[in-house]
Amino acid sequence: MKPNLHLTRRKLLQISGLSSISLLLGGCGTPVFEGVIGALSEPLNENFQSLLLKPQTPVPEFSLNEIEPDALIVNTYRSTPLINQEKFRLIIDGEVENPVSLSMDDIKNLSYTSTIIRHVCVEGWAAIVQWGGIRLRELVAIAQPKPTVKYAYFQSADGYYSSWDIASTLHPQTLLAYEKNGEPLPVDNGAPLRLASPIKLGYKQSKWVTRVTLTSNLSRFQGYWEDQGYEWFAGL
Ligand SMILES: Nc1nc2c(c(=O)[nH]1)N[C@H]1C(S)=C(S)[C@@H](COP(=O)(O)O)O[C@H]1N2
Ligand SMILES: [Mo]
Repeated sequence: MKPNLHLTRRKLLQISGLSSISLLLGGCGTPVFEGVIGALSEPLNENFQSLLLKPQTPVPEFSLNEIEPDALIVNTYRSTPLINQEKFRLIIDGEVENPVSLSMDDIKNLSYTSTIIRHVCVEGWAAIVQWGGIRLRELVAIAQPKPTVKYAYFQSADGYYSSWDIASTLHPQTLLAYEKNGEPLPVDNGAPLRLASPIKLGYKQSKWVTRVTLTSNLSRFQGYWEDQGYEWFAGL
C-alpha cells in the first residue's frame, strides 16, 4: 500500500464493501469494480504520484476565535437546489482508472479534516470561516487519474459549473466540505458538499457539487462566471 494515497487498505476495503457504493462503467462499458483493490496497491502514475507528494505551501490558517459567523453572505446565482441527501451521490469520473459514485456515508467514513480560512467574494466582501470535510486529493486518489489529467471540472446541482487546475485541486487545503463553523453545512451554503479552499476566489468554491470530472482539456465551458469574462485561475 502506498502511504501517499492517504488511504489505508483497510479503509479501501471498507469503502468497497459498502453496498451503497456503485462503481460506474469504464470507457468501453466494462465494469471496473473488479480491478479496484489491485489497482490501488499499485503505484499511481508518476505525474500524480509526484503531485500528491510535492510539498505544496500551506496557507496560514486562522484561529477559532477569529471565525466571523455572520460574515459569509449566501451568494447563489439562481436558487438553492432540492437535494435528497439520502440518495445523493458524488461522481468522480473522466480520465481515471476507477470512476466512483460515493454516498455521503462513504465520504464521511474517509478521513475528516477542518480548516479555518478566509472566503473572498469579488463582489467586495470576505469572511473567515471554518470548513470541515474531506481533502479533495483523497477522493481524486481513489479515482486513480490517468497521466493526461490537467484539470478538474465541477458540476453542481443548481446548474453551476467551474473548473480548476490540477495543482490547486490537489492542494492539501482544498476540501469538499460538509460542515461550516462546526455545524452540518447549511443547505444554502452548499449541502451536502461544497468546495472550500484558501487559494481560490469565492466564485470558484462550487456549492452542491455532484460531479468531479478529471480531464486533459477544458471545453468552451470553463465556469459559469469564467465564461462571462471572470478570470479562470482566480487564485488568492
Ligand atoms: N453551485 C453554486 N456554487 C456557488 C455559487 C452559486 O451560485 N452556485 N456562487 C459562488 C459565489 S460567487 C460565492 S461568493 C460563494 C458563496 O458561498 P456562500 O453562499 O456559501 O456564502 O459560492 C460560490 N459557489
Ligand atoms: Mo462570489
